[in-house]
Amino acid sequence: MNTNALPHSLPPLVLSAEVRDALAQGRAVVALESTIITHGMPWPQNVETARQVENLVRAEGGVPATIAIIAGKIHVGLDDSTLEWLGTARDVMKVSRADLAYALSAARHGSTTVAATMICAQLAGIRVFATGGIGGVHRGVEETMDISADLTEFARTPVAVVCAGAKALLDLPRTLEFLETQGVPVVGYETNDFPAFWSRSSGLPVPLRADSAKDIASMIAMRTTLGLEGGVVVANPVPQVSEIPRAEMETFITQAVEEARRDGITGKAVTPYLLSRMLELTAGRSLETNIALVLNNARLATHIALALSGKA
Ligand code: PSU
Ligand code: MN
Repeated sequence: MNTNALPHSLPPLVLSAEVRDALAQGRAVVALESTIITHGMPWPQNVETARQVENLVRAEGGVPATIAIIAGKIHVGLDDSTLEWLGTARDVMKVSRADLAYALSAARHGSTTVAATMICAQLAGIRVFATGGIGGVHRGVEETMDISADLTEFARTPVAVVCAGAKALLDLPRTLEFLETQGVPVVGYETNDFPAFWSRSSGLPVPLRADSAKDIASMIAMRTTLGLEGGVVVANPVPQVSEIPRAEMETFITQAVEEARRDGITGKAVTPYLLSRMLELTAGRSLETNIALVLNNARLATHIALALSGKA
């Protein structure tokens, strides 16, 4: 204990009873983000999906910990009424690393991106996190310099993130190059191809491959042994029945990216703008794929967390 502690020397962290007990017992806890709820999917599918994901984690033997900022506190594990409120609330900040301290000190409400969820998971002692797609290097980066803060977070915060790769509306070759430069392992689960969110393959090779949750857990444990900072990206392709082939998405992607440029969308508004345009352009079909892949990621994340906790 630091005796010179300032009043704010402890992070404003509120764990639900379920999460607190699970962590105390060394059970498999899986962190879940909330920007997907507030800025990634429309109501009511956002709330329904968040509930389904939590129930799936429990059914697989884990404990879900959805993370959000409520009135300036980091909540780890949300009750059902809070989930429902988040799904419709206005005035919820999209909180990434840069915004986190501000959101807390100004007592704001915020949903956490992949980057901010990793930071909060780490504070709570959670090592595995399931999401849909990660942020990445945007197309047109040569002009905009738009690179998601998720990518630098992977290099510094030791949380494993299970995702379905990154959306093909990003610049995927540069996203992988950036991760390689930052020393972030990108592991394909039962695949040699880097998945592209709605599609099982981006056409790019995935740098590393693992064929079981146990192997992924062993690698995570080895990174801890080596004292390597940073996390791991686990790229889990969407189930075949739910995939939308790459060629089908490309026309919509080109259109959405061009519209964002034309409308002068910048900063953290870019990703939510693109996500909602893709939803409109595919007439809701992309949402079904999105829901299927999030569930698929939650299952794998739970298996990895179980293996890490020695309870697989
Ligand atoms: N990609 C998706 N769905 C999402 C996001 C990304 O397929 O909901 C969200 C995640 O919370 C991610 C954030 O961390 O967008 C990235 O935003 P930005 O590009 O502004 O860093
Ligand atoms: Mn950005």
